[in-house]
Amino acid sequence: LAQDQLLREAVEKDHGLVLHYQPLWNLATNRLEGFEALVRWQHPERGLLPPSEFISFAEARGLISIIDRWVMRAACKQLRAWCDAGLPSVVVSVNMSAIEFNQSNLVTEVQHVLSDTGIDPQWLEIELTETTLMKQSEHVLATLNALQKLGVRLSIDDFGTGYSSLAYLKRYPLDKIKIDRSFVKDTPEDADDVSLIKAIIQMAHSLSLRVVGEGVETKAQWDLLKAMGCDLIQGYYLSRPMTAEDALRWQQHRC
Ligand code: G
Ligand code: G
Ligand code: MN
Ligand code: NA
Repeated sequence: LAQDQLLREAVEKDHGLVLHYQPLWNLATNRLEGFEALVRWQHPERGLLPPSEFISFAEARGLISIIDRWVMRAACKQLRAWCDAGLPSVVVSVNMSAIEFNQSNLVTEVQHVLSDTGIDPQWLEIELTETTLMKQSEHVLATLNALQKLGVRLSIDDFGTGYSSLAYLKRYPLDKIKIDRSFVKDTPEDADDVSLIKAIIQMAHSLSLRVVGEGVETKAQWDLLKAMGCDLIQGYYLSRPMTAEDALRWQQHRC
């Protein structure tokens, strides 16, 4: 079977895509903030595939929109299941491709997912890239405003790797920026990266945006980001992405 047919069936038959969950730690409250949902494809022959093996393929074949929608719905169903199991509420964030962000019925779709699963919008976060936000169009602004009005949170993923414009940071209703892990990876040794991160945090705070340090792998990086006023931490030092079952156990033991 052709790969795009296999992938389409995995989504449409709700059989083959899985979400893994990576925790984000809130340094101010010293509590779990939530999880980023990361999609994998359980391929019938090739095993469990990471997003790098199929996301750009899906974008090219016109399948990314149904995948992003499946992910958003699955993440909200998971939130509902954790809530029903009596766990304290957490935020779950999903990654959204520019293609899906620009679908004309996106806001209605988000609304339907929230009402079907009974999730309070404040617990869903949508991660967008700088590329998605780069186009300073009225359409982008209107969509962001409509999503904010729904009550979902919005963040910029992989911050610093795209064409950042201070203009959009000021203009758009964003909750947080996620500093790309390429800036974190060589800290604390690389003084230039340390200066850059410090500047990003100051700029974000002056615009009332919270900051996530991504790709934190060591205690030294954790301590440095905390000392610099970073709000949230994500990375292997806290935990690798986990299955939903492992994420449940992790919440029960750590929180
Ligand atoms: O899980 P992993 O670390 O390999 O993720 C790699 C990249 O794949 C992430 O940077 C993320 O932006 C992207 N990605 C993961 N899940 C999704 C998804 O559900 N939709 C889209 N569009 N991208 C995703
Ligand atoms: O959406 P985004 O592009 O930020 O996707 C996060 C990706 O980064 C996932 O593929 C995840 O597995 C990966 N990741 C998360 N934490 C770490 C880390 O501490 N180190 C490295 N090298 N990768 C990480
Ligand atoms: Mn992300
Ligand atoms: Na990222």
